[in-house]
Amino acid sequence: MREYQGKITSMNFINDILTKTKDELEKMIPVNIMVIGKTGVGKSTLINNIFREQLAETGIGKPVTRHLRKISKEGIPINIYDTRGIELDEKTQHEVRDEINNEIDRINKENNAKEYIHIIWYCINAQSNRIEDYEVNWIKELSRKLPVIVVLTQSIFSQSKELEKMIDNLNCDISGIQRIVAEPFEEDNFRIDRFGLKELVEMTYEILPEGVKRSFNNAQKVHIQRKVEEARSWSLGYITTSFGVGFTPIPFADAAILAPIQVGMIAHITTIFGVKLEKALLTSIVSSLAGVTGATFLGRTIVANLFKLFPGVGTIAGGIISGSTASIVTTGLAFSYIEAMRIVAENEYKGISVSNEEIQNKVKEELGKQIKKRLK
Ligand SMILES: Nc1nc2c(ncn2[C@@H]2O[C@H](COP(=O)(O)OP(=O)(O)OP(=O)(O)O)[C@@H](O)[C@H]2O)c(=O)[nH]1
Ligand SMILES: [Mg+2]
Repeated sequence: MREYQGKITSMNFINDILTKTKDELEKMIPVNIMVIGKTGVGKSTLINNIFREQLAETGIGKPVTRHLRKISKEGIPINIYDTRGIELDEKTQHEVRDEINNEIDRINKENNAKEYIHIIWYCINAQSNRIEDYEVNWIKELSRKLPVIVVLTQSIFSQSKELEKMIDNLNCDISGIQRIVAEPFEEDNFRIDRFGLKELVEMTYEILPEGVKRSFNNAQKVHIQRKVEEARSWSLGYITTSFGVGFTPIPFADAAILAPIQVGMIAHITTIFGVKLEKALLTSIVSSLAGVTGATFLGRTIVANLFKLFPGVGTIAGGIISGSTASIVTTGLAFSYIEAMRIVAENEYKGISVSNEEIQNKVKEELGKQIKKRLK
């Protein structure tokens, strides 16, 4: 177990977090989503507005079959299968349908966890006001293979609600239906803001298998609260497993024992958020959590500081802290780090830059709040 003692070890701690985050990201099973819909319905617009880094625009698209390509991007654990050509003449429609159906069967029979298609977003332009029979039949067919969410794109007018009801009444056995506007519409005095994206993310998240929920969370950029909640609930489980419940004493004399646990924790939380974490930013977040820049991190120093700041934490008599104290401290750290990630994500996705100092102050304030709350 690596120790974090001495003046400069917080730097090792930072490097370890970065390495661990990278390793975890590489090990994550990607979530694979198929987006089906006629040309111009807004598939690319939807993908760009839901996922980080303008995925449809900047990702690499590799042809899988004539009417299917797979979009991926290094560092984002997702693959999008994008379809084309389903709007052509009836003969081609049949061809495309067969080709895509066969491809889904082929991929999902291979039993390769990295390729497996998890869900289909079937996009229909809500302005078209109707849905053709061949689409209804295809949706029914697809729903027998995989979970399907029907996405009503460009739902600018209120008729889209009627279309939604109509589709709902078709009994296609779909997993959900969602009206959206992926990008604001603007014309003269008329403006409609984005809507429905968060709901689509929530609906999808619920349906996805456990093994890829984190990947989906990492890739999406519209529902930050979803990331926060996953990170919180994962942390609580992790901390309980790491420290046990109750009063397992932890030898404080070697409080560095806490650190490897926390490296793993911070790395995991980072992979839920999916942000470009610069070393300088991570350093300032972590050092504000430690309270003392460049000192022993999360071992003796932080615990000792906490004892000073929050006398209720307990005592360090005999060089022992209890498992419950360790969990209080670690939970405080986790929740404060999660708040930092929330701010980083919010700003990154909006393209706003925020100073490290600003984040640092926020983290300090949060840590105080978190620890006080848990001592009550
Ligand atoms: N303002 C606004 N425009 C949209 C929206 N969805 C689609 N559009 C517009 O509709 C056009 C087609 O959208 P795309 O996202 O390229 O459609 P697509 O389904 O990817 O089309 P193909 O790649 O040809 O199959 C573009 O000009 C978009 O700007 C939306 O939610 N808001
Ligand atoms: Mg497109």
